[in-house]
Formats: sequence, C-alpha cells, structure tokens
Amino acid sequence: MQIVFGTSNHHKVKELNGIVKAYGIENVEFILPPEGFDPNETGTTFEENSLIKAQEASRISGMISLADDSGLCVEALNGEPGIYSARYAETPQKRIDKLLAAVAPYENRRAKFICAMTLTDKEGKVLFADKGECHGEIAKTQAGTGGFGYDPIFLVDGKNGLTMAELSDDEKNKVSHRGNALRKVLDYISRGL
Ligand code: ITT
Repeated sequence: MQIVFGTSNHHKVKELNGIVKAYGIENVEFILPPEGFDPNETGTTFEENSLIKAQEASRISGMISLADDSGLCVEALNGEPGIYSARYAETPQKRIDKLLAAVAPYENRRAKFICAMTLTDKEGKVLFADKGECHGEIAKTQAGTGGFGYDPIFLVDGKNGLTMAELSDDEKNKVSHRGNALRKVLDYISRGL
C-alpha cells in the first residue's frame, strides 16, 4: 500500500523509510506528495499542523496520507522554538547558532524533540493521530554530521554524550521522536486499515 507523506523535507522521508524497514511491515511504502503540495501551517500546536499537512496531502493526491509536524522544545526557553523550529532563523546553521546563544545563560539545558503525526483517509478524515518524543539536552558545542536540523546540538539521553548527529541512521531511528511516533502509526496500520 502506498501512503502519501505530506512534507517538503526530504530528510523526513528518508528517515521514515528506514523506520518502516526496521519495523518489518510489508507492503507499506511512503511516497512524496504530488507537485503543488503547499500547506498553510497556521496551527498553534504540533497536532494541528500535522493535521493541516495530512489533509492537504489527501486533498491533492486523493490518497491515504500521513504527515508529521515536529520541533525542538527547550525547557529554559519555555518550550521554544517549538512549532517554530523550522522558522527560528534563515538556515540550519543560523538556527543552531541562535539556539546555542539563547541557551548559553542557563544552567538547565534540558530539551525534547516532539513529533506529532496524523494519518488521514483519501477524503481527509482522520484515521489515527499520536505523537512521539525524544528527551535530552542542548550540547555546548555542535558535533556530528548525520541527521538534519538541530541534531548536531542535541545530546540524547542514554547515549554517553553523543549528539543525535553522531548516531548512525538506525540508532537515531530507534530513539527519535519520529521513530517513536511512526511505530505507533505502523501498529495501527498493522491492525488493518
Ligand atoms: P515539512 O513541514 O514540509 O514537513 P519542515 O522541515 O518545515 O518540513 P516542520 O514544520 O515539522 O518540518 O519543522 C520541523 C523542524 O524541526 C525541522 O525543520 C528541524 O529544524 C526541526 N526538527 C524536526 N525533527 C528533527 C530531527 O529529527 N532532527 C533535528 N531537527 C529536527
């Protein structure tokens, strides 16, 4: 079964397919939305934005669709950048630099990645929604080249001081917010759509 994944971020699709493979479900393939996918992310929560993206993907493809809305929430910054993680600064490196500067005055560097996922049918009706989290701390300096986004400055709990960007793709998928969310979606799909 092909499911449209409503995103413009190719890193997410690559991760998704790795998570599906490790999960071992057969006949599920995530494909990119048709050209023209341009959702208006006007929601005020991860859940709302994942619903907006999934419904837009269903609308333009006429197929069952999944979408995620994700981001990094930093305790000392009252949960920022949160749903604005992709819009926090112009480029990935500028976003990292801005976040390191913002957290610098604080001793508390606790943070978590959140990923909300929504699965919609071909008419855009919600079939399933849930979320995944990944807990850790903001590093003092960036390290690693894997993953994307804020991975080089996120120290994953239980990984001996390694950043998310220093983990292999499979290791990241096992502990990541996206892996934790997608496995719940795959559990739902396994029970029969
Ligand atoms: P789509 O909306 O098209 O899916 P996007 O990248 O704009 O792509 P989001 O609105 O969900 O997606 O924003 C997520 C941002 O949060 C992303 O651009 C990263 O900056 C950050 N982020 C999310 N998941 C991440 C991960 O696994 N590792 C590092 N940063 C992540």
